[in-house]
Amino acid sequence: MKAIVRIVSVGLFAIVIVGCNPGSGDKEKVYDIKGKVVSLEAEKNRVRLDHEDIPGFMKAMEMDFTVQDTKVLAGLKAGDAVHGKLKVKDSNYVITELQKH
Ligand SMILES: [Cu+2]
Repeated sequence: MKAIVRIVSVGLFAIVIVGCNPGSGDKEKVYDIKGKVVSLEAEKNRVRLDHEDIPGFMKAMEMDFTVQDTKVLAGLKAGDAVHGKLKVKDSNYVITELQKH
């Protein structure tokens, strides 16, 4: 029984290490993003942007994004023209910065 507990806890430990290490075999990319806030849900860390072309990545469109934390949306409201950073890893898109301009 003790051995099983140990195996499980070592396994979890390994998962935590991999999950917290952005440097390991990542294909993470950061793009500049520009557009307009369509709507936002700060409590859910979500924002809908009408964004311009992101060269080499995505055409202009309206879409929902997750933001890294609530602070990213501080002081923003629907209709604001914004620019910021979009971090992409695999199919995970996260807005890490967003500012009015
Ligand atoms: Cu898009």
